[in-house]
Amino acid sequence: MCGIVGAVAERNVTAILLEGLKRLEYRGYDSAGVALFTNAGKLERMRRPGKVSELEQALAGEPLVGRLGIAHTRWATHGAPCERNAHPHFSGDLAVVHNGIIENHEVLREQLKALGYVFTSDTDTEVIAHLLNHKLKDHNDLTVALKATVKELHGAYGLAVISASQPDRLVAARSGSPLVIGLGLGENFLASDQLALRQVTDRFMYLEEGDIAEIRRESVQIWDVDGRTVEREAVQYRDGAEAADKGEFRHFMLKEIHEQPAVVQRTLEGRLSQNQVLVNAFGPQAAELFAKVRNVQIVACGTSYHAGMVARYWLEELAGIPCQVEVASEFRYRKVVVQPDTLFVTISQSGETADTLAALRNAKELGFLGSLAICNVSISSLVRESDLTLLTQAGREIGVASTKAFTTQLVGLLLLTLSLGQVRGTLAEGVEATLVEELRRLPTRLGEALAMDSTVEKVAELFADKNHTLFLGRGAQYPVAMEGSLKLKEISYIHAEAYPAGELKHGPLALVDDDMPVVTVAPNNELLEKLKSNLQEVRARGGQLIVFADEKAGMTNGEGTHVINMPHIHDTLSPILYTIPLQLLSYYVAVLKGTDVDQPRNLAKSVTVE
Ligand code: HGA
Repeated sequence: MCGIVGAVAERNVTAILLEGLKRLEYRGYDSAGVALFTNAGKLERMRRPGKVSELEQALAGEPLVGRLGIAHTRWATHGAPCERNAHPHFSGDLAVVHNGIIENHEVLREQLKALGYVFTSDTDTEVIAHLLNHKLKDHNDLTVALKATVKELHGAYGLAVISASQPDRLVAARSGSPLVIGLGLGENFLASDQLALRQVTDRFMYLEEGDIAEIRRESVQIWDVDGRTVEREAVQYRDGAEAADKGEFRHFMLKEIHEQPAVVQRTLEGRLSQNQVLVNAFGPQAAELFAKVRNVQIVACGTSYHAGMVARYWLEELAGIPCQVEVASEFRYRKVVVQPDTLFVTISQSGETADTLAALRNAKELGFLGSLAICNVSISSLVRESDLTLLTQAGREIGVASTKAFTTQLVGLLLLTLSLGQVRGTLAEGVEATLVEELRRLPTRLGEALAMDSTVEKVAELFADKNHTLFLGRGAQYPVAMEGSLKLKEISYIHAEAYPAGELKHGPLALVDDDMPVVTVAPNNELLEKLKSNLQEVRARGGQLIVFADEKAGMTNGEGTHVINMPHIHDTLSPILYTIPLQLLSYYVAVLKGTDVDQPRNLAKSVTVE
């Protein structure tokens, strides 16, 4: 979510901070700010509501020049997105930027007010600045004062602090929100994501939970959660493929939709033999652990949760393994009864999703058999803290609305289903070989679905003046309908709801009229006839139908019914294929409505707060 950048150097760091913010802007973008220990020998800041470009413009008019600085792009949790709530927050001669939520901010605020501190924002973050200022009076040393401060904070934080009284350093703390140090020559940097610093270095040191860091031009010193001095490994980063560049596409989202054949191919690479899934793709101990699995519990949020819901159909149908799926924010606060021999599976694009990470940490106390993460970021907390991992190879996803992360997660989950079934001997004869073959063909099928781009663009016109939509699906297509409706909501702001098609007459049918288009995914399976009856129910009420149907399903255009033929595909893989036209539909509706496709209002990428 919020982005943090910091720098301590011998050159002016303003441009480095701004460039870092731009690279992080996809994570949070309601305001931005920068604070520098300027060459005038004092702490100065510039903050602006809106995007980083607003801040950049302001700085062009009134430049700040300094060799020590911190910067922030915000996704508000406490206090409206306006200038006075934008970070950095000041107290005396120190400045703080924060990613996360301080849960005991109200108590601390009262205590600090009683001590005479005056609050100028509505944020939870400002208590950190004043508390640190207060501690500095006792300790005199910024790093020591920060150590004392974090002891009193409850909640989650990634913090970067500078002070005019100690302008030789940048100090940082991590608990629940990621931070990485970028190592330079005679200069060092800090950020909430290495992407922000790829312009200045390719050597990184990842802070771990509870770490405090003191970063100077020539040195970095780190203390762990118990206050012991620790070394964190410096890692050379080589992947140049993550350039944040739209190429020929108008938006990152469209580019990422079109990358799906390639990233699905990459996710499959090295994970299939001639006719089997290679179980050790999940790690060397996977086979041993999988042999003991009798149940699966999947926990995730948002789009990843929908991927988990598809996997439930696969795990039960193909591998005969009972599976439960739950959103992480519910799971983590619920009293959970764990069935014996249950594998705990998390799904997250970033691997830093706060609720999912917290659920994993809780799960470790609850007696699960083991944990497995399906994740897109190899250096993420989720990957580090799980027993087994399957890395999706989606590459960096910049569009806030997830697309290629979802389809690669589905591929990962199908590999998991087949691996569990293989090890436990529960797959029906020939199923694995057939599906391995189908998986190999999947990138080509996805390419065919993408070739329907202009057809879907035309269909999108039906939605331009609508305010509500229903999405219907049956079986494993029900979560696909949910994902389709989430995409439409996220980027076009049209109210959309998804229902299992059989539920229509139990309520939502009351809403259907000619102002409420109904989108349906209809592969050619045993539920098709039932689905066709549901569609008749909609037509009988004057509802407009948009049906994505298998070319072999025999569905035809009619009055109020728009059928878009999909390439034929094996039923098991159809959730992956049918996702594509729904992504394209949301994209083109959003373009027609003129919304900010890659950075939709109120949302942010990588949800690192609860
Ligand atoms: N709670 C702080 C920071 C929010 C954040 O980390 N968002 O991702 C605020 O509201 O300013």
